[in-house]
Amino acid sequence: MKFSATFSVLAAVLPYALAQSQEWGQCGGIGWTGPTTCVAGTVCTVMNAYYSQCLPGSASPSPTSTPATPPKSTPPTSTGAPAPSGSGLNKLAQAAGKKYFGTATDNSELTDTAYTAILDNIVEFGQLTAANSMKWDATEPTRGTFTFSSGDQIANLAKANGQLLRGHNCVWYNQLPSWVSNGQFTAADLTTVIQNHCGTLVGHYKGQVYSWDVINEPFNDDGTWRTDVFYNTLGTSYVEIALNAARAADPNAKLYINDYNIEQTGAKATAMLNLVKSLKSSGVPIDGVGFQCHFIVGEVPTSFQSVLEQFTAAGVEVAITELDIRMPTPASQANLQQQQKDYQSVVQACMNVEGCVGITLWDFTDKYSWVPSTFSGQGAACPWDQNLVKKPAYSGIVAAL
Ligand code: 9MR
Repeated sequence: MKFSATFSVLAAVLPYALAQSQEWGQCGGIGWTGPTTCVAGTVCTVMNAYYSQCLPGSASPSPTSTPATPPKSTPPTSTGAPAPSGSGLNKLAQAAGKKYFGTATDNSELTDTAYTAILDNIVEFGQLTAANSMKWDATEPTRGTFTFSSGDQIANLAKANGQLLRGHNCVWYNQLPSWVSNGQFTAADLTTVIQNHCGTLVGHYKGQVYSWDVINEPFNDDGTWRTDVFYNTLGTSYVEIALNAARAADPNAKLYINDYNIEQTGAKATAMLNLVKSLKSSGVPIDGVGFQCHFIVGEVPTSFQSVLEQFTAAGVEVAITELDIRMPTPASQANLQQQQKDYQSVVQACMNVEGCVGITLWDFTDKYSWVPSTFSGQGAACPWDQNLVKKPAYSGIVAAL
């Protein structure tokens, strides 16, 4: 009697018990509905209230290790003192309840071993974004022919390092192959093109991506729609065509729209908020909005936190997806000090908003920043300098985390 009762309880839980998270996979946390046990050789370890992770190690705790206990974090001091050795941006962000602190990277940078020593350090970075190699020109240079080798290199690196991956991006007016931008498509044909591109791209990385920038930069700065091949051919419907294709291809990936100059109240932020509300009310899948945060030193918008709150109130999560803060070069000491304050206030805005899930730098070092080649006479935008040395900006981030 006792045996059979035990057996039937066991039988009832067995299907769930058998589903185990892989090494580095999530195994618990507030809101988590997936497996809560880990494959052999790994231990489900509480990183914070929102995130437990299968870390390599033995299931029987050694006298000095206490799996399933949150790592002790040293609270940052109010003076913004540098992090204690052994801590880093991702560790601090996760200890404070965020999913990740991450960075963009690019394939050509991965042969720089001094750079990758920092990039690969999960204490510093818990998430990667491919700066270029998952874009349309890289992944479908001719119609129907997909090339994923460069994107895979970043995805595989994130996996090897135990880092989350953000997918960037499916549909954007820029970095399109000419067969798309000059396509002369009918609406039906372009619909098929978008469905095939987003479906194949997102499907290729199914199960590996935390969130996808499905739509990138759909608006002009005055809040009107950007007139590109997608809008000109399909009107606003291209947004839902892409989102639906992405959802079908990877139902577990969070689907985002990502843009810049939506960080302050104004026409562009309002246009984005209205788009999110309209997609949600029509049942189109939309999970998040990415705030790129390409800022200028001394000009971080004061309304940033309240804008983030407006979006979370509309029922989406938010993330800082491409953070950098540029200044005239060569950098002055005064600007480097101001940049420290600016990084702190941007990160603090995300910390203050529960639905802000994470922060991504648009590369972490001035050595590989996109800024100098785009804005003549400007640069020094990242928290690490040209020589991979931390700048005051790093301490600003630590102070907020
Ligand atoms: O960092 C990217 C850079 O290497 C490319 O030359 C550039 C081309 O448009 O795109 C950069 O990344 C952009 C991102 O994809 C979207 N938001 C703006 C970023 C900086 O331009």
